[in-house]
Amino acid sequence: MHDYELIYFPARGRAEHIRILLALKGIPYRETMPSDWPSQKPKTPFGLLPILIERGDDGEFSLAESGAILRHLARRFDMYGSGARQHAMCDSLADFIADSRTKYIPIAYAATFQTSPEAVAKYYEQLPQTLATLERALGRSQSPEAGWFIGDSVTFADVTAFDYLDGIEKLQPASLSDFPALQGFVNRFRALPALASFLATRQRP
Ligand SMILES: N[C@@H](CCC(=O)N[C@@H](CS)C(=O)NCC(=O)O)C(=O)O
Repeated sequence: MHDYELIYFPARGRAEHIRILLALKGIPYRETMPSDWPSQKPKTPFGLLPILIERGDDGEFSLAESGAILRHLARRFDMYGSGARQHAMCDSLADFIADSRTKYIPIAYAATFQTSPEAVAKYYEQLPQTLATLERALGRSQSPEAGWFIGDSVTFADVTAFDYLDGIEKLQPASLSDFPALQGFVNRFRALPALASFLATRQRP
């Protein structure tokens, strides 16, 4: 058994998929925010957050990069699919979502990033293409009847895809209306009993 601490800013940002995975598996963790980021930044592995600290009988381990954190927890808590090919499919989807999230972050936090209205407009123009790609990806699931992207159970790739799509819907509530499979996926994910309290109480922007 390990204790977990997640260090991030007071936003969903690049930490929310980690929070969702932990909530889904019922893993308790402590959330901390940097008290003086400029002085803490140079002491972190890559000068960026989130960071996950894992403590246990095997010592303390500090891990940066949200994708690596998600994968580490997926290995720990059996959310990487089954067999080498499903592991690879999880990685493939998660990498696509990571690229999509990199485009989404400056739009979701436009004031912080001082994103131009032109860049915002261009993002929304291209968004349906990304959503259509994801709709097709969901159609390639090895267990379509289950309704998850990879196989018959929820993987970390579903977690990161849900977080991304949930964020898109928060920005533009009707964005999934032309994508029934994605809408079904998001609704199914939101209805997971293990997530009820997390989703009902979160307040971060
Ligand atoms: N690829 C990294 C990117 C991390 C990242 O860009 N973190 C931002 C917040 S979302 C950060 O730490 N910004 C503070 C800074 O640049 O000083 C990840 O996914 O963890």
